[in-house]
Amino acid sequence: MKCGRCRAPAVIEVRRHNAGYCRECFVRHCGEQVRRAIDHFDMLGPGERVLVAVSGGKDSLGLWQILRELGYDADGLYLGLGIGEYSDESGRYVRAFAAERGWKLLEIDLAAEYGFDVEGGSRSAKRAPCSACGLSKRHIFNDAAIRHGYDVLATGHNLDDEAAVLLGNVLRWETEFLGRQHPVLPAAPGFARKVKPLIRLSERELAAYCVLTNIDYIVEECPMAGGNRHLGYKHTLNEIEERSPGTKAAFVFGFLERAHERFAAEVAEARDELRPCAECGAPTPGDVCAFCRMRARAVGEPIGVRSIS
Ligand code: Q46
Ligand code: ZN
Repeated sequence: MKCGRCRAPAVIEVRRHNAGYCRECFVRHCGEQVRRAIDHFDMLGPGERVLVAVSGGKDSLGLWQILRELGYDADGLYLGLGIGEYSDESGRYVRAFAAERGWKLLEIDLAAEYGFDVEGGSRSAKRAPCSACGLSKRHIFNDAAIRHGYDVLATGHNLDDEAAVLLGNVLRWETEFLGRQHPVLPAAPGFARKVKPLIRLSERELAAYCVLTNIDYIVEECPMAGGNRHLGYKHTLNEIEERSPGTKAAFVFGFLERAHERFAAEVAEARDELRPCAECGAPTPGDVCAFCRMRARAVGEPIGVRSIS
């Protein structure tokens, strides 16, 4: 097979685009897909400071590199989740990646900073580990972006992630989540802008991008991932994609173009009703936000005690 752009021998085929690419053209293709997503959804403005949440995996490290190559002022943020050897290892990959390139990396350790890890949070809040982990990430990433003065927080969610989450939300008709499922969540009081610039690239393309540009990333899955139902949805979507290339992209982009708007009003209404958490000040529908409630339970503190003392 030949590269569809320059006729050199192809190193990868992307069936969704019905195209083969040589190394150089594929790397350029990845940059172009990110550029198109940024422009189409108006994700980033010139000169804005971007904070990239990096986990040590292919998506987030690939994203950081692509954004820097596109000329963005992007720093990394690594959150140590305290998931045993997996977290130690992923932290090593992130630090080595940043140090080799001389890029700025912020680090936060969940246990050192907040007194609990994912397992402790999961147990005390009676949430599945991925739910406790997701809640912690959302809270801490948002807080870090605001506290350190970044204009926007970028995460490495790719096309496969978005398609799997969309399928889960549609299967259960989670209308509020559907209203929030968008590659750009605008800034609002207490919320940093959040963007997903990898939405036009698949997991396989990100893995190939990292291999072809010599990015060393953690290949092992998180040991808690087994309980994540999105893995099952990814598997199902891969089977459909195999028979009918382009279905995942049509599913996600068709939703964004033709259906998302119908669910957005519900989210705007919910946002209007938020008020500052009594403990940390983050916007919440109750008195104390879900993260602070989980933290208090995990460390054995009565809920709301920080605001009183
Ligand atoms: S890190 Fe956290 Fe993932 Fe591990 S505990 Fe689940 S959500 S699987 S991206
Ligand atoms: Zn709070």
